[in-house]
Amino acid sequence: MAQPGQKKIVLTIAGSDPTGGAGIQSDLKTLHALGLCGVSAISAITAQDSTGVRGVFPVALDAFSLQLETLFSDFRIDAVKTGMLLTADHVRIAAGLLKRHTPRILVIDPVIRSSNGVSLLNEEAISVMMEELFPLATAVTPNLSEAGILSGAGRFPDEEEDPWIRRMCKSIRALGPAHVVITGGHRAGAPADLLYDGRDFVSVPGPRLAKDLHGSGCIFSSALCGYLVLGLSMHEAVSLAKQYTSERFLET
Ligand code: PXL
Repeated sequence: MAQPGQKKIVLTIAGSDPTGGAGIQSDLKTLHALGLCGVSAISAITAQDSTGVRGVFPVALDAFSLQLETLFSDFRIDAVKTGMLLTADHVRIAAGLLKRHTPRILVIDPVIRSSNGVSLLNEEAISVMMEELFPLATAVTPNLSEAGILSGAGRFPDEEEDPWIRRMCKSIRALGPAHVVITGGHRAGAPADLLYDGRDFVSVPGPRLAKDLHGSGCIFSSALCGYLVLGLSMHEAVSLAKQYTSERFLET
């Protein structure tokens, strides 16, 4: 068993981004900044630079599975965050391990595409993620385009943005997660995040940043997971994670 440390341990299951802007590398930076111990299991390797993703390579299934088994058998994992999972088999392996080890907190960032349009989760994997992972989640954190895909909620002609986003929250929550947070960075109106717990909607305001900030979803979901494991309420954790994400971009 790993030595009993003071820090809570958060596992990120995601893809590698060599630029450090998104994926595993960025998740570990965020968790470290919050005073947490981040550990990681890599599902896929990307090749990318500041202009976008050039290639995506799945990690062999036995290698992926052994990373998870090994970490779970040695560390007391307090929370888990998932990001890019790429294939249905990777999703199934992650779901299998999470069903066995039942972390108290599970934040799912349903990463589907990179900012330059490269697929980071294939078609079959999207349905497997919805069926197998969403029911286990404390929170699912799609952006607006991911929410559109996951909810299948097309926008009615002339429908205002707010009712449409609320409808998407409801459809996604019906898949099983305790909370849904649709992040607001892609909204036409004020870029508020919308949090839904099955009863109430809470709008979480924040500053307007550039539209497609590479890695913002990874930073937000890791920070959310981190703040939850530090004991904050879901509303406080969403507010602080949004603030942390904005600060990371305002400082660079
Ligand atoms: O931001 C989505 C994302 C997540 N994970 C990895 C990525 C990207 C976007 O490029 O490369 C590894």
